[in-house]
Amino acid sequence: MNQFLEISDQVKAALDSKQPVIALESTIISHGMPYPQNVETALACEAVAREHGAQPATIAVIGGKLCAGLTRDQIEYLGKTGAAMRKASRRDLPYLIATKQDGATTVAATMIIAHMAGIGIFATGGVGGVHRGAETSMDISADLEELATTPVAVVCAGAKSILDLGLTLEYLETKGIPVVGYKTDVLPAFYTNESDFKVPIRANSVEEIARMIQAQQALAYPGGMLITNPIPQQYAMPAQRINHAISQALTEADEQGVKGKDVTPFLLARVVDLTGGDSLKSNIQLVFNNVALAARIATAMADY
Ligand code: PSU
Ligand code: MN
Repeated sequence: MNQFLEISDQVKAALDSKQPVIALESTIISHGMPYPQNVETALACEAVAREHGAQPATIAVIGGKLCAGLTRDQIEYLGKTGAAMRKASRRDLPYLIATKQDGATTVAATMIIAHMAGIGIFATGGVGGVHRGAETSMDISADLEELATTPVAVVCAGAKSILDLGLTLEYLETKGIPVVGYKTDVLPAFYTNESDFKVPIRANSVEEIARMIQAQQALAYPGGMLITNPIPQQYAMPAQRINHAISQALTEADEQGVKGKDVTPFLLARVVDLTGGDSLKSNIQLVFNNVALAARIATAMADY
């Protein structure tokens, strides 16, 4: 086992006995949602995973250790510290290890640590992608490169239209990353299921996805999979309303010169404000929905 990895007893026991385990990220806790909803959601996600038969492994860097499986206190700490916590992507891991610091892991960093721990599936809300205006800003999330490199399947609610959905799909295609729609032909757009894009691969059952992941693992070439799961319609936001809020947030980010890793947290927080908190309610529900699907896939993978 890697010397910097620390797997909690519960997660270790589940892995050793080949029980289903799913990874959960922590940037969503520190930077993706306000306190205290972030802590409540993170704890509830762990409960949803268990209800659906999987052991949750929430992942973060604590004191320079790459932790798979956190205590309640650690989750509370990540949520309370919020944006003051370092947002840790692939490039930050060596620094945090060397200086024994803490970090909330993005999708990219969570995939790395999950893979080290032997966890093949991971649930989140949204992944990073190609940002709007990337043709001049070059802002492309390290999450996409990680999906091209590390064999972990990521369940998300598609891509938010704070991103350029078309360019994100093109990038995923170039990198050979399977993008799967669970019971949908249309790429879900996070808060809404209306989008102008198609998913390249449709899966009609959890078993089908489990078999695809196992086939990919057996092929043993680098790279993961992106599974897109539509938000339950009763929690979706009207496309026009959310797109209006997103446009406004993008304009503000541009005016204020927000750059680099601050872009995504800034946009998410502004969208919550501009929708009077409604986008947060949708966000929380879609995360639960993704955790449940990931847990069911993990269970189906353990079955054969
Ligand atoms: N999208 C969300 N909520 C989030 C994130 C994305 O709806 O919390 C986080 C994830 O951790 C993702 C990261 O990996 O933002 C991407 O950041 P960037 O765009 O800077 O790569
Ligand atoms: Mn970026």
